[in-house]
Amino acid sequence: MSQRVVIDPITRIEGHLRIEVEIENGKVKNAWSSGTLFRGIEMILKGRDPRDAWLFTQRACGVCTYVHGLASVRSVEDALGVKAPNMARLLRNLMLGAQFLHDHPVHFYALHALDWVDVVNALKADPKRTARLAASVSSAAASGARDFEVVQQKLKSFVESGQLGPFANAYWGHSAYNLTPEADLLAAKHYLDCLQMQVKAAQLHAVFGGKNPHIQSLTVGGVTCERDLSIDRVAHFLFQLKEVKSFIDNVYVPDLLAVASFYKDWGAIGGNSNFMAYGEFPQTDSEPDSLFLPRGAVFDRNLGNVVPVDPSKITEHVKHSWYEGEAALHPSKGETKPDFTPLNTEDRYSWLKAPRYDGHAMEVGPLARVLVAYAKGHEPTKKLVDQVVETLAIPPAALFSTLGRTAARAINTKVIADAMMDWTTELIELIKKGDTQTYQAYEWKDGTGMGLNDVPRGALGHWIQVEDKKIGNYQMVVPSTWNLGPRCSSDILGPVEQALIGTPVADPKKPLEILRTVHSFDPCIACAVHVIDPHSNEVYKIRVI
Ligand code: NFE
Ligand code: MG
Repeated sequence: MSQRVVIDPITRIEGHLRIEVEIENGKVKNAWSSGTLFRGIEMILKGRDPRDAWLFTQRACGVCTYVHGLASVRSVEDALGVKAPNMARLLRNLMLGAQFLHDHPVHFYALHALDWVDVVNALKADPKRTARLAASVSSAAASGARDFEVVQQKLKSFVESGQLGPFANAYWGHSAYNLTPEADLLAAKHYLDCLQMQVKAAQLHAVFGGKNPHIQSLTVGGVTCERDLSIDRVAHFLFQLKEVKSFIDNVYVPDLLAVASFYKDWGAIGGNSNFMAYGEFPQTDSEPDSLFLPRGAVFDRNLGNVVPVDPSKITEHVKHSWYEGEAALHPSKGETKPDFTPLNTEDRYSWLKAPRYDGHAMEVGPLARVLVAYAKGHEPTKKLVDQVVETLAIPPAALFSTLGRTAARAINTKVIADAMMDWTTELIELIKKGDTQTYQAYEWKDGTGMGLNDVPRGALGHWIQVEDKKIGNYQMVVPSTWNLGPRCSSDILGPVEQALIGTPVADPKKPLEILRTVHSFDPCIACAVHVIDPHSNEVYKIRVI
């Protein structure tokens, strides 16, 4: 006998996601991922000025506030054959880096931590012992017993008031929580500290971005923040970067290791086999060769063979999505023709399309980036991966998992933060040399362009057709579409659907384990569908079949 469990909506994500699983003998046997929101950004772009596209696409999401802007200007530049100058490339890299430094720690603490940390259990902790634990986890970030007492008191007043606020509606006391009360209290304190860090990271983004969210300083051909190349602005950037980096080095990475050490069994749960990274952070205008994080695809977990990515092999399938027809189209020829029918897991069940690479479902995101970089011998990544594997005493194969995905996100964040220090030095050198050209003029021509990025949640591509100085067609294939999309024309499961299979579920009424794997992808459905049926969302339902 099996049971169907529906979680709708999934909370602590951006956008509207519904997950349905079939559980048999305490394990997930089948899974369906549904994006239940449609917005249609691609449709409203048609006929507009390509130079404005980035301002519209950036509004696809309020989480990754910059990345659709960058992918858009890159696609238009590709269509027009214009290359942004060196200084613009560097400033774009620093702004994108700031996006990672914001999103990844915020995901770990605000969106994912409560899947692993039992906040109510933290009330049983001894603050003195917690202080000792804190010192052993990270001497640089150790807090005193009094600090933990204050946090514990705050949590107590939440719990006693019966209004848990941000900690409401979780599965406190679930048997799958493994941390000691002291480790729970330590993590709960850092959950609160991360709220402060988040402000600093947003400010970091705004130094050259003008504001956050949704920066203002991109333009087709370069950037417009030329006036910010002053000593005081660069010093402000460097100061904010060091503050955020210190949180990553002294709090985020040590906490990741500390929490992961209680959950090594999750090194065998929630994995996928195929991965793709577009790569990111061009160091010259030659792509993909100069990308700091390399581009590549890995199939069947074979790290001995990283395959070059050929974008012509990308298609989006709609057989199980609420769009007209069943054609699987390349994004340069892509269509967005919504056609809603009642949700049916045997037929159509999502607003997300199903992107495929050469017919394969590909996981994208931090784990894909780290695996591709590791396999290609990217030294900073390799060093950290080896350290993490050794510290946790897990086999390298444990990376292909929910634990691996969450660890890869922290590894990736540190690698990028360290590199940003170097890029800031490079920025100062360029200013000293007077190499401060931020914009390249261009001529109009018709054509097709592609902008590929690797952004916090993974591989992001925009495809544009420029016709008579207007947008003829525009398609966005987004990381969360790759990861959370439904089955394709060949009924191959999407990455999150596949990853959920085999997940143990101790209590179907409290499907904490499902949340762990779903959250580990950091889903963003606003990005992924770029269209809501306010009536269909049910909070959660169980059916015995
Ligand atoms: Ni809305 Fe996004 C990122 C993009 S999504 S968060 O990173 O692109 O998957
Ligand atoms: Mg799209």
